[in-house]
Amino acid sequence: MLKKNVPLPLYYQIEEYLKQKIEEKEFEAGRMIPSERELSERFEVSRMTVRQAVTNLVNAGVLYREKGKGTYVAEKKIEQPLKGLTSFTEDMKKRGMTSSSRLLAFDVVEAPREIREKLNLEEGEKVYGIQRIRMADEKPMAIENTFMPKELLPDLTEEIVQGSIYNYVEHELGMAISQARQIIEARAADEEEANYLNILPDSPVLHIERKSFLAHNVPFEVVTSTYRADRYKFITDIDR
Ligand code: 16G
Repeated sequence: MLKKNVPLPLYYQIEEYLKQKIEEKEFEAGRMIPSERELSERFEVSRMTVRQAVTNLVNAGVLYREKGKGTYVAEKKIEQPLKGLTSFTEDMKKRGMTSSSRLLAFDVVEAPREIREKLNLEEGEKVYGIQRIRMADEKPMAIENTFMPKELLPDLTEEIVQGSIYNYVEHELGMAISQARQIIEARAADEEEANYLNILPDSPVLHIERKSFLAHNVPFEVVTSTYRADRYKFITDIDR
């Protein structure tokens, strides 16, 4: 029952009710929630009030609507700390999820000018151009385009990049990864990205560019990634 004599708006109380059901796993990801009519009857409020609550949760990414069908519980977003230079494989392992990659491209090419400048390479030097779809528990989370200097990692193979690149660099090659610079921007997914990520075209995605360094400021990768914004949020602690 909703409390009518408290300063909490009714729509807010319905939001809390739905969030609690989701938290308690009574409403699991992928499940349809009761219709607006059912909720308005259950709580004895107008459908407008219910719609407000549901819309707020849709906007917050907790629920999603499917046209002509109903409203469903969204998968919980992955909370990615913006601290610590970690790999996708490590991040998933820490969460108890399986990580895998679908390799879309593995090429050796002359570095395009922009990449050459970022990796401090001379004209004509070769780079690997690697494109992977990164999956968590078999579901696509991000598309990654990685450029790495061929000379630094002459023996890289398709098999290696289907696993963890960071693991290979650190544990097979014994090179320390020291730091990175990362830029995050919001975008709308184009058709190709949407297709790979299993989302609708124009859905929001987070575009991340990371340039990472080995010891002595030697850049070893430039990675542009497209993350599903419905599955990821980035968290940072800030001091003052
Ligand atoms: C992360 C990094 C990426 C790195 C990859 C290595 C971001 C935005 N990107 O996905 O730069 O190349 O991890 O992962 O965090 P791996 O060791 O599993 O191949």
